[in-house]
Amino acid sequence: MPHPVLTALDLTGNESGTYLGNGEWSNDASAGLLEPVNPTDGEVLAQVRGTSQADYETVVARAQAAFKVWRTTPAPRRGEAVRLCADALRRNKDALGSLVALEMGKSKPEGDGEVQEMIDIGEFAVGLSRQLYGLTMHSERPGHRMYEQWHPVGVVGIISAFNFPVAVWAWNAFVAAACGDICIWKPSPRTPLSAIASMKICNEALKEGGFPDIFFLINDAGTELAQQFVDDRRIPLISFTGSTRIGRQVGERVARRMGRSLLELGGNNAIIVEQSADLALAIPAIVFGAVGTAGQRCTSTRRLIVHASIYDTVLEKLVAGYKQVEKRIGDPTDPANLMGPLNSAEGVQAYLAAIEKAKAAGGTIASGGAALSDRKGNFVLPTLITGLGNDSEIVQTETFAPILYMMKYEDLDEAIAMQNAVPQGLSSAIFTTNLKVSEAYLSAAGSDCGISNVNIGTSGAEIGGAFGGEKETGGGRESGSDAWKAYMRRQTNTINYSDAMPLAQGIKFEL
Ligand code: UN1
Repeated sequence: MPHPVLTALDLTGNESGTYLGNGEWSNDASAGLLEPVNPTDGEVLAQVRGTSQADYETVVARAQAAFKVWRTTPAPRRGEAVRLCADALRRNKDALGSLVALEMGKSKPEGDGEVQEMIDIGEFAVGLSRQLYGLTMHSERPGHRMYEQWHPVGVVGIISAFNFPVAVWAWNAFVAAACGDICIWKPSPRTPLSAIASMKICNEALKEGGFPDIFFLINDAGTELAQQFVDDRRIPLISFTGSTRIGRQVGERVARRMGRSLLELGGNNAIIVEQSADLALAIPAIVFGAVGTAGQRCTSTRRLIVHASIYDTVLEKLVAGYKQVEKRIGDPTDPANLMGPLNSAEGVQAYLAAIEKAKAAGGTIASGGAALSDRKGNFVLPTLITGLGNDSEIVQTETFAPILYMMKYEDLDEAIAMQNAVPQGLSSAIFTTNLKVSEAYLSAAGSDCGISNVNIGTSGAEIGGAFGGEKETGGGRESGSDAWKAYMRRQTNTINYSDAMPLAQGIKFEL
């Protein structure tokens, strides 16, 4: 019997991982199976057929053909297609939010919140479809006009991670669809069900609205299809979300074929708590940032840099907060729980190994520090570690688990330097009520991250802003602001409406 959360979305537990277009899901079972595991009890949730070579070719060929039609469909009409998807997701928010919670292991409110991000970016993309603006320029030549316009780039490959199994696709796909692109999605092998359900919801809405296929799905059951996808010259843009280790390979491979990549990789996000901070704001933000999603967001708070004068107070309050969370660790589909399991058994191993390293380096466990062996599944305690320097190897490493390293500082420049002294540059935050401190932190000499906040934590970015980071985070920007430009190609046009043929830069070339 499939889990009731699956049946609520018409999933049977025996799924095709390939949407071929034309309403067809492949039956080809030759490319192996993915077996997503319920992180709460270790049971296999379903069997998903991977994408075969033949099916991959069909998907790419159909996506290319679809692009020929979609690229000349008026952008506001494309926006209408995305609007229907967002509406359908709104109707299915509860069911899809539960599936995300079940398969990924994040809490039910966070699962629902992830679906809300899909709806939000969908609505953003509807407005965007009337705002794909280019600039006009004044030509140096008389009787000439110059402007730029943005055209869709083609078939976009989206490779998403297990931690945001549906929202990351939507940030890319809904914006790309409004821009006139066709998307092929390869989700994480750990969360194929959330992807299949999202595709079914959106494709059904598109079909009802009389729209053609714009979203395709493939799954790699260990056949190296993902590598082939990354190397495929027919796919001009690969948007990859995941680890820095794999992202570096993706970036290099795509660059080798002169394609474009949009990389959203690791973070090692810090919060600075300055001496004027309002701790009533800071403590809940820190606890959510470090413990929310069991520390498996790329924006999770991993380092805490606290002014020496308030260090002991902050530590005491945090330990009290962690004890509260400990009482509410459990089945993520139960909305009463604040923290679910880690997504995988490997995640638990990485968590335990990091704690051992931290101890060996001289760290002290102020709270947590162990897996929960009294139950099935990948449950661990949220962990707070003190006594390590920022340059300690484990502090420099992104461990995708609820581990927070707490450090002390004396002056602001030192705190900012510590915050920035990691290879990653995704998200950052300061808690302060001092205007000068806040502005210094946000200045060119302040935080070096793609996201920098004052009096809110490092995670939970809204879709309206561009999302992404610097250095080993990969430099990509997705979601709001003008991130849409990544999904389009810019064309500069000069038009001569005079009777003369003047050359630019005053060059004379008389025949
Ligand atoms: C991620 O972890 O891959 O800012 C993305 C946040 C979310 C996105 C996280 N909106 O925490």
